[in-house]
Amino acid sequence: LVSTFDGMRRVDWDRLDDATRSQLLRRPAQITSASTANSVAAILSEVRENGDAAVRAFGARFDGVELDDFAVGEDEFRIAFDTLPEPLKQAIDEAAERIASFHRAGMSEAYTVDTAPGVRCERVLRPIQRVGLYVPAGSAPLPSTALMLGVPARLAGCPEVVLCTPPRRDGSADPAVLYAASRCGITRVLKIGGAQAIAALAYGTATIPRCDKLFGPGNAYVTEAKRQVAMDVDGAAIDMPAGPSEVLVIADAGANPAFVAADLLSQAEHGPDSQVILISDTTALLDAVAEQIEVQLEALPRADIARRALQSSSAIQVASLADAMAISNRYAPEHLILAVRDARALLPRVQAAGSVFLGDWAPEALGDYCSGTNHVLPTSGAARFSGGLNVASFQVAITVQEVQPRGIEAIGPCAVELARAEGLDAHLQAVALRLQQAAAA
Ligand code: HSO
Ligand code: ZN
Repeated sequence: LVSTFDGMRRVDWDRLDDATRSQLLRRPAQITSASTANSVAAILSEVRENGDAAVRAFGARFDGVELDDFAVGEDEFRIAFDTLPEPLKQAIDEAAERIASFHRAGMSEAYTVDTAPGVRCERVLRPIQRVGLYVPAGSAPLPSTALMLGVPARLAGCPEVVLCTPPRRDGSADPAVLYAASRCGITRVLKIGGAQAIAALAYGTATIPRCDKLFGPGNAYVTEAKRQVAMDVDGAAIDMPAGPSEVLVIADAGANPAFVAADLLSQAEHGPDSQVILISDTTALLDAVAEQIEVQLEALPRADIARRALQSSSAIQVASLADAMAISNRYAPEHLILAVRDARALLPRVQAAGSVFLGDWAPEALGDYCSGTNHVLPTSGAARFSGGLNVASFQVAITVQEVQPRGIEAIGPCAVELARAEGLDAHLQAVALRLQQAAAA
């Protein structure tokens, strides 16, 4: 029934009962232990009470550096610009441009509809005034994440953007993150990491402005801190609950096993809790990918992390690509790669996925960096009801109505009837009084 290669489970879907199928598609248990939740709660309340001093003390404790000033100054920006290799700067510029061009095209627009003569309804858009971006640095600094957050924030026109990222041991910020941030017009970068960064952004301190909404991925502490501030009326909104990263690959007989293995490993190397799922209608392809994974793991610096991720990952044999699509929709992956001969033909059947990669030449890594789509995407099955980060995530839509006397004559009786049915007489009066006056005029 179940065999394994290098930890990755190998199963035949048609031989599984439904309970086993559900078990197979379950995300690796994401237990936020009571102790994580408690220590995060303690950090939040400590920062609320003692502001910058608390942030500084937590920085000393968790990041090993005590900073007088969290803010990255002009000198540090300049050093970053001067020392960052030219090809990397160019890659960041190039990626930023493509991300901007894709996101710009998808922006919401203001609109106006006359819903009756003399009744005009509108939607106007406003940027969220203060947004806080978190760019993790944990096992690897992620300048690409600075772009994925900073580019849409800029397109939305957010007037105040604060970016927090953990300091390095020497007290400086990662230069590539700084370059990416400034490429998005962000000048306020604070060297704060972990739950204390989320606390500072959500509640504000003497030197850190309190933000309306917080964005970006992070480790278990950051994620738990975001969850807690989002539930607090005095806290801040958050972009989305972020779980571990995941990819589902559907591959047919013609897929390139080396490509497929590389895609699975590129997700697996993110963290031991990453999940990768491979589905195919072809046994030989599953065998070949298994072999390729072994070969490629040999050369990967992060092989240990990837191997651990593979332990909660599966390779599933199915009878048809239609079955593969059904499994994918049930799982609702963050990333879906369709490594099949006619990938475009399967797209109409995709009901739930954060971002889709069609064919053999669209590795997830391109979407992670520079095709133009966002890499902050719904995880843990949230793709069933939510999409990824976009410009609208940084905006509020405000509706407006403007009514002329002939407008209330046209639609007032409708409101009166409904107010009477609901027994809300003040509502009724608010309309009826105007109807009388409009008729008298
Ligand atoms: N695959 C990650 C994003 C990322 N990959 C950043 C590389 N850098 C989550 O979607
Ligand atoms: Zn990635």
